[in-house]
Amino acid sequence: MANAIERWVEEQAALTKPDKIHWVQGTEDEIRRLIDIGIKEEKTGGNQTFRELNPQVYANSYYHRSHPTDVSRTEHLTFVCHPNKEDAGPNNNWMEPNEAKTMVSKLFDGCMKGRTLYVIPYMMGHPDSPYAKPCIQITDSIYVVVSMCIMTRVGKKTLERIGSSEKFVRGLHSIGDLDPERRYIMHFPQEDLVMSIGSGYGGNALLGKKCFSLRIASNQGFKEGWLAEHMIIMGIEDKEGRITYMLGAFPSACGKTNLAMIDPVMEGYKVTTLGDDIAWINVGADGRLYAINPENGFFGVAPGTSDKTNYNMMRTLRAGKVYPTLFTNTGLDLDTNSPWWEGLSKEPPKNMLDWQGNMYDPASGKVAAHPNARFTVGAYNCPTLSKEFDNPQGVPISGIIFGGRRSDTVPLVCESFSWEHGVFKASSLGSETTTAAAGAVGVVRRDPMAMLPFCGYNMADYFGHWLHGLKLKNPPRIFFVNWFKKDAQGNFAWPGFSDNSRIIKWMLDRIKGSVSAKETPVGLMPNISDLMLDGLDISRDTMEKLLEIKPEEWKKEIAGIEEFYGQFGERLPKELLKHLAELKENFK
Ligand code: GTP
Ligand code: SPV
Ligand code: MN
Repeated sequence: MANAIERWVEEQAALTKPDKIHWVQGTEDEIRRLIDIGIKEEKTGGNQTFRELNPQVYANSYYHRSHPTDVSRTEHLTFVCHPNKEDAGPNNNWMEPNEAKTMVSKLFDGCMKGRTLYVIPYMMGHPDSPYAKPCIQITDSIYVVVSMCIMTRVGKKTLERIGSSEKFVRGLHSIGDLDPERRYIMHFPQEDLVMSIGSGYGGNALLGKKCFSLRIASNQGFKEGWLAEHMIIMGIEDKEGRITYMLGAFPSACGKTNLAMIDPVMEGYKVTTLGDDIAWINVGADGRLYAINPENGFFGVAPGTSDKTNYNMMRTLRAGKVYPTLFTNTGLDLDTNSPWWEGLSKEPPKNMLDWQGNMYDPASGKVAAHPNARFTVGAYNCPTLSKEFDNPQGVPISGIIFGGRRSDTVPLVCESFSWEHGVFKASSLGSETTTAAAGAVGVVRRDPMAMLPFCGYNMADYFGHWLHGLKLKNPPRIFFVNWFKKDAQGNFAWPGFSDNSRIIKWMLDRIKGSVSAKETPVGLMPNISDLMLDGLDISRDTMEKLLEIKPEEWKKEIAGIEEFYGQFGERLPKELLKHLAELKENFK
């Protein structure tokens, strides 16, 4: 008798009709053989899947170019198929589950003819963690297999853990014909199932990431009393050796990876990294929040990453100790056979291909790397990785930071008056859109908890879950930051990157209770004299502007929040409307 995994794989093979089936083990040898096939045989979107890069520059690294129409998540083609449309909410695209399955099944029919079907058994979370989840992804892309081996814990342990049980998350993926018109990312939360076709890129195709660890998992958390969040996890060690663990939620391409491995400017402080994108958060027996990172690697934005902005990530990329490192859609310096992206060095290499494989001409005004070009690298390569990374229980959380990309309105830093007020502020966050998703860039949209594209159910219920669904006795403090405020010339007014540690220091002082704060209409804010600004070339005037609250800007902000909340009707928790009314009142 075949078990549930084998039966499911057989059914998918009957649908997709591959030539071969390969069960992935995730061993070093196997990954090397797969990369070899990617170098010599398999093509993706017309390009050879992998090219070996110069190990002298980045050890154990490979280059990948995706199809030029397939370079970011496609939110308009992403659906969450609850039986009832209201349960998906205005924040999700919706299709009736049977209709959705029939529609995509036609696209999956025979899509793997002449290809190999890979079965990837993987864990999200450390296999010893009670919070970890076993999953099976099917794919026909070697790039996806290798990426999953880097980003998740692939191997036999998952099969053992599932055994004869029916309980595992199922992900069916095929690159299909890469036609953007036939590209769908379909979620079926009722069945813990994802079906994704037509894309080989990032969050569309590595189904353990946004599809499972956020969209499906947020549904599981809603039912079971925990949270699946788009958050980093970091530990900050102070001069006395005390470690404070914090979470940080920022929309895509708004600074999570950079903050997760920040090099503090303060003498004696150190940051340890636990996660750069996703946190699963449970309430411990002591009523505090405990977070684990379900992932095992980093899929980070390349442009802007350099020894100056994120030295620890550059060291991670050079390490190549555990698993290969992939570079996707960067430029390719032909003289050194190594990847290049905007911001890596001042002068671009002379003899370089751009991300589409054309000779790069600096006079063209175009970029060499796609703005959403990424690296994929194993977490164990990271020199700042926390020794608690594999702790099955996770780490206790003392503070949550929410941020966004805002040229104006939102101050550099602010603390909420209370947990409930913090949930209100997080639920009404706005951020300017980035190239991490297809569509317009730089437009302010509401992005509650940085989860708008990732919350797999009605966000009104999600806010209710934050307010009432957790049995919290010791809620962490909630902070809000904006590293991206601009000056009159349109430049970032705050230096950002490692100097963000100065703001983290203020938060630590607030958590310790060693510093007071000013009450403002939007929350608690620092006195400039309490910020550690030694050695920073920034004027008092600029600092005041960074912390300024302009009523005319906030009146516009409030109108935006009202419009956003309006979509949820009666389902929106009343507490949020109360806080919105108070905010309005504060500006009267
Ligand atoms: P996802 O992987 O899409 O979820 O992105 P992320 O939130 O991890 O963003 P990441 O840290 O990769 O940063 C995205 C871009 O913002 C990069 O180009 C960074 O160089 C830039 N960036 C990060 N932190 C700062 C900052 O403090 N100030 C400024 N000006 N730019 C920053
Ligand atoms: C994001 O967009 O937030 C990412 C990249 O982390 S992706 O894996 O494509 O979702
Ligand atoms: Mn992300």
